[in-house]
Amino acid sequence: MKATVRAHPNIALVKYWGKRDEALILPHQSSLSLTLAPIHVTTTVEFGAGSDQVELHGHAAKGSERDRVLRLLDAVRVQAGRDLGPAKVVSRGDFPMAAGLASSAAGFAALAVAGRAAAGLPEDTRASSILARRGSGSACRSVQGGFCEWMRGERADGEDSYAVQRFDAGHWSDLRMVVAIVDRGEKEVKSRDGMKGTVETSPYYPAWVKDAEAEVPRARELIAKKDLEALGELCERNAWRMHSTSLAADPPLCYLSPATLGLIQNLREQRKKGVPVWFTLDAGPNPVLLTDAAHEVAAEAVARACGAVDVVRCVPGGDATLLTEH
Ligand code: 2P0
Repeated sequence: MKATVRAHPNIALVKYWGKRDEALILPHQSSLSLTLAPIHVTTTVEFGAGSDQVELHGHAAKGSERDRVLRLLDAVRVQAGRDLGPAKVVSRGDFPMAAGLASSAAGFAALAVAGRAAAGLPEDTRASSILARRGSGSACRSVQGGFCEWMRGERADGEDSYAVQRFDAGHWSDLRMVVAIVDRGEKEVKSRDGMKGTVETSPYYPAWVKDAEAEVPRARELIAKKDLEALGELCERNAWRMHSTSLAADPPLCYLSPATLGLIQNLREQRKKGVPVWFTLDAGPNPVLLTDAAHEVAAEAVARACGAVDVVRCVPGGDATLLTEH
């Protein structure tokens, strides 16, 4: 009735931006990500507690945050087909939450896998990915390690919208991601609201959907070949296009800060000097630099020289892992 799971966050190389179904969290387009280690979230789920309790990163969760966790566990109860009693959830991440690396992706992936294990359900990556998706879209890509593709699916019930691993973490073990924290502030517009505004008001949104869907198989091929330069270029253009469609929303959404621009513009100079480094950027100001093991120290130095107040160096990470089951 109790299970503890550790899961890693992921960073999308081809981004998810926009839902076709907000309740089930179904995306308009497919996306592709890399799971990141060593940073992780550890989550314990225990059914049969005295009352529902949700503790996230040392604080009692409230409001919609708490509701999202409890709703996911309700879905576990439906899958188990029995009354499991109230649930106690304790979740904690080991990385700076201000990094803008969605701790929610790792958290909901760990919650889905731990929830199923605590309910006595068998290990099933597809079922866990679908459950995680219902907590937070990008979480479906953190159930497994390496390079995962979230297939948008066609069905209205979302049963074909989940992530599959295309390559494991060992496929490209000298790939590196360097998170450059240029701004620790809370973002003004949460991803969930930002993507809704973009879907509803950006005239560029249909072009984004078409383009992102076409980039996924291209990214897959470049990962198969371990072509860092071409993958770096693809990542940058996909990030620019996600931000372009958001900038075209009404009201406009600008996640970039002056420091973000300063750093990402500088990368072109670095490449001219022979340093293979590219960026991707989520719904926040902190770029994530893509490079290889031989250049991660140089990438960190560039980030700091361009104003990063902190840096988190990451390597390809593995699957969500069950640590204990009671
Ligand atoms: C991604 N992001 O693909 C994109 C790129 C941010 C920018 O997924 O509403 O927390 O819970 O499904 O997954 C962040 O949004 O949003 C995200 P919900 P989520 O990683």
